[in-house]
Amino acid sequence: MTYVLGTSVQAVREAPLLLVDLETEEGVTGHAYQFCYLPAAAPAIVTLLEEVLRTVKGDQMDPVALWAKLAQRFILIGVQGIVRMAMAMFDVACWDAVAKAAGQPLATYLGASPRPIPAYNSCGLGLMPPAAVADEAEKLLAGGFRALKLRLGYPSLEADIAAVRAVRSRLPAGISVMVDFNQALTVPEAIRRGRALDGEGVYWVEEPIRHDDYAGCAEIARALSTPVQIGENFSLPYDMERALAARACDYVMPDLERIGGVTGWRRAGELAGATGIRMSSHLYPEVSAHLLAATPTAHWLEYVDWADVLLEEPLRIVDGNANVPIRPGNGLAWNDDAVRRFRMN
Ligand code: SMN
Ligand code: MG
Repeated sequence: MTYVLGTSVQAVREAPLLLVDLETEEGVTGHAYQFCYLPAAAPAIVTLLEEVLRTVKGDQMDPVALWAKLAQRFILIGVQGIVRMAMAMFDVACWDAVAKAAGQPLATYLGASPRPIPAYNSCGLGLMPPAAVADEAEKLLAGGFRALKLRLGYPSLEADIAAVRAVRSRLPAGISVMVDFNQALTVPEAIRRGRALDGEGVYWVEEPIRHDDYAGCAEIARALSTPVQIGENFSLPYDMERALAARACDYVMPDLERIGGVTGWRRAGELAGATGIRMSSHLYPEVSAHLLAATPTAHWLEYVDWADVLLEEPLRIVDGNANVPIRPGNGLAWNDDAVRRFRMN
């Protein structure tokens, strides 16, 4: 990674990515990649992908039907954790293959059109001394970004505010600053720190407390004037449905993998559309750009550059917007030399 992702829980310095090639009998290959969080997860996901393959080999390439078949296949172990990771990546590769076979960009295949998607730069900006955070924030505006995300959850409220002010004082006016606590706080502490942030012009407060305490999130959302953002930990659209019912947040940001691939995202997009809640993405900017183009309440794309070195054509950011590629499929294609160079085994 170009920039360390220093969250309140741990620093992420390397992104172990698992690349998936799904070969069809027609000769079309679908691509997807999985951010594995830990290198040790990669071989486990591969083992589950082999089970996916045994289950679907020879079937029609119908991603929604294949998701249903696999959900049934894995019903006893449960569609969660690395099982869901394998299913979601298979699903992303399926949608890539069918869009390619139709000769259309994924966004078009989903009934939308490729269009510029507002993106915030989510690289770096981990827990560091205020001046270092501000230096990095300045660098991250290259590429015309008009929004950044800062990690918070320093040992004290004062240190959180100092980081926000250091960044603010260094950036031109009109730049949006999101902040992410990565579940670091308790409900009362989140309300205390959130109220202090209410005066700092922060765009959203993300995951202030443990991700699955929707009642707690709702209490915080009611107490703060700054919007509360959650969603990267929604496991399948069911979680998002429960969060919306609990009025847990002002905005949602599902993760392509955890929400259940393209199939899960489409359902989440419908849920967001029905409630009018604005929906952003988490990681996977290349595929998420297509999906946001097809999401009625699309909000922000989370930009990270982690896969760039492995891609033939990395996602392009122009004037702070992601350019949804107009080539068929989701646009992922591996740079084989780079893949050889970065191989984990
Ligand atoms: C995040 C946490 C862990 C891995 C990747 C990203 C972060 C975010 O919460 O929202 O970017
Ligand atoms: Mg986050």
